[in-house]
Amino acid sequence: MTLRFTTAGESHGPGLVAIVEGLPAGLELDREALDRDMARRQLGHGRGGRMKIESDTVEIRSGVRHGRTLGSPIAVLVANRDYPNWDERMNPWPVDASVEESHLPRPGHADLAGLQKYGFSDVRNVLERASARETAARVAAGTIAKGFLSAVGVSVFSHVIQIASVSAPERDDLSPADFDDVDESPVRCLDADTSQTMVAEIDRLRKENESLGGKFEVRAFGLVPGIGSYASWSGKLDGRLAQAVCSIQSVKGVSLGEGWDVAGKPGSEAHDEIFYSDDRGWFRETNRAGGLEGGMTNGEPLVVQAAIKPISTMTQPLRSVDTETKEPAQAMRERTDSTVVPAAGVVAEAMVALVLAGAYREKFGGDHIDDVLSALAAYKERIGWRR
Ligand code: EPS
Repeated sequence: MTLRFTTAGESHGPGLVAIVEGLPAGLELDREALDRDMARRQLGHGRGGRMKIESDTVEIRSGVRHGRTLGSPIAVLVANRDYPNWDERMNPWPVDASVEESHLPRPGHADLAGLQKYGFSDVRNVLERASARETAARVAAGTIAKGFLSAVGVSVFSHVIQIASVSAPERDDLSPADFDDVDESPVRCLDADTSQTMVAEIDRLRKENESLGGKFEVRAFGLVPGIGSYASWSGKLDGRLAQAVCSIQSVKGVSLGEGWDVAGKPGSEAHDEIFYSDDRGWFRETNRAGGLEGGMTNGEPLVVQAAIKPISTMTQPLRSVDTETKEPAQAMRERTDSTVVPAAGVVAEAMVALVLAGAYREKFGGDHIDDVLSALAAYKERIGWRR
């Protein structure tokens, strides 16, 4: 059994769509969780004017009946409330009005290579799909995946650990309860003092017409060992997580566990020694591997971090070239966010959830959620898993 999902939709088109295929029947979905996650993705100090227009909600179009999955593909629709303002420019059908083209690609965006790749003359044909607006559909799909994970005892959270040069104190002792109030912080950071400094830094750099990048972390709890595979490159969970998180717009680096830091450590400080006791079963006293060994979960919490570059739409545009005249020009100016690091964490929760849900589907199969739970219980029994 494989889990697949895809999204469709342009940033200022009529709406976004996601299709999730491969979940078992009988799974109860939480409507409020969908609305909550959609709203969480829109949070964060440093968002731009678009967020005042959009208030994302998910419409389920198939695959769910009376709150439970049917086992058929689940289609969801997220309308773009901004579309009426773009009706002429983004209409799927020819319009009478003459629509001005944009020829000023932004450094750092998909604009120029996208024009070259498809032979377009209008940058808008590229940027509409390359836009991070697409992540709204990923979050809708990811929240459905989280619903499945919750049924198998897995929870997924995120927090911001750095914005521009401001970093939060390192925490390696986090548990699910620590994330209860993370969305109360205007930057989704667990440390109150750092949150304030981050907000001040966003305000300072925004006044200087700068955009800001940063880092976020995703943690997943409740994973049983052996999810993923060591046997083939394509089944390795670490590689699949890295690809999923790196596919989020503007993400430039993904690390697992101690990631880059482990490169400089001796082996004795790099690994997590193995212990066993009658009451705890198998356990580790450290989690440097971030819950992953050999491309599989090892039963410890999953720790994924990612670095995101500053947004490439600048209020003080960088130098570029007019693609029609080939003359030097400033890149296009568009309404934009200053930073999306807090939102990117929520998107990464969705991507991690989709990968984990897919790997659980592969390992435990089952057409109905009860089949999945029976297979999971039998596996836990076989390996003597106590948690
Ligand atoms: C984006 C540019 C901005 C963001 C948008 C992503 O949109 P606009 O050009 O309409 O002001 O607000 O993000 C969203 C709309 C969203 O829902 O996250 C871009 O170019 O990537």
